[in-house]
Amino acid sequence: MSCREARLQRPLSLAALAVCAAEPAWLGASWAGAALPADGASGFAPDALPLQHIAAPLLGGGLPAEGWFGRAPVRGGVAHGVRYRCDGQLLFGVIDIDEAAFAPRADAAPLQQAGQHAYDSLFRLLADEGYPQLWRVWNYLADINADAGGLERYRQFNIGRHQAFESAGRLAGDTIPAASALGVTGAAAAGRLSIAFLAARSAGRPVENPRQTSAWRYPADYGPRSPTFSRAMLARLPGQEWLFVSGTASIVGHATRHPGDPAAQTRETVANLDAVLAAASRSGGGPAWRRDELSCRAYVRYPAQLPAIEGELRRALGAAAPIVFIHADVCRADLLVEVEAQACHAA
Ligand code: 3EB
Repeated sequence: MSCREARLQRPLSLAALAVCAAEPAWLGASWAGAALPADGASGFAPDALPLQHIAAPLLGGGLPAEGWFGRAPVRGGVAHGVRYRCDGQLLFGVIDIDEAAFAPRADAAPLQQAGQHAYDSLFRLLADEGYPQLWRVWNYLADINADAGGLERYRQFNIGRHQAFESAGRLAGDTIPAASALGVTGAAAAGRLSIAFLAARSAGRPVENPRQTSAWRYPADYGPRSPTFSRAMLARLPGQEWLFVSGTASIVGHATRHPGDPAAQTRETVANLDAVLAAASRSGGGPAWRRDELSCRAYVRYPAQLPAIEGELRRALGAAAPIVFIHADVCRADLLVEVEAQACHAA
């Protein structure tokens, strides 16, 4: 596939990404693994462009990047601390926030403030630029399962994110985006909250999973404020229908299943993916969404469990399925694997 044929494209090699980044229709990109070479050989100017570096190692082979393409000419810049590009239909943006910029408060840890600030900023950008519909968000934060001042950091992040959605009047279930939230470790990730997002002028259609409690209705056992994401988002562009499947894990109802068993957690995750595909198929009205058309990122907590997880996932999705495996912490301490996916139909 050349850069021009697909609007949203994964996976890509870093070399292909460097070529694509010269395309006039290029909107932005993300990649996992090592930082880009500092010598500029890649051709990027990361400080000014919407590029998200997922500071987490790749496991196994796989192409580390994904790129997003619009319709030339695109325009963009930096506003409210968000790097972005847009093409009249779609806007891709990245915001990286240093938690150290926020002083601890009795009522709000730095990460909570950083999360709220990040979402306030991106909502302001979407209002200014006229792309009010948030389709998909990728959140990465350091030490997601660490306890800080009596509350798990993921839960601190959830409070800040929830407050920003609430202030923006965005808690209605029919507008909550698909999302994933992962923990990354290592020096490049320390104290850094990194959020990439895709927004549009036209509304997407959120999809829930009948096997799972909607995350925004999780009981308070999982934190003072519930996580703000839908299980998937269906979205249309001219000639295309997109399905963005949020991070999906071994949760039934709101409870973790199969603690300690990576193969069984992966099978349960696949059952959840199937349920989301079926729900999206009922909602979309076009041809059914199938497992074998998914392009996935799989997040693996313990690298030693990669063979068990990859084996189950490839049995379900196909030996040659495009899956990128990334070493990252899933947002509940007892979850060993999480899979996010996307697919596109001609429409
Ligand atoms: C879950 O189903 C697993 O906080 O944005 C998956 C996808 C999960 C997104 C988020 C969390 C998030 O609750 C965790």
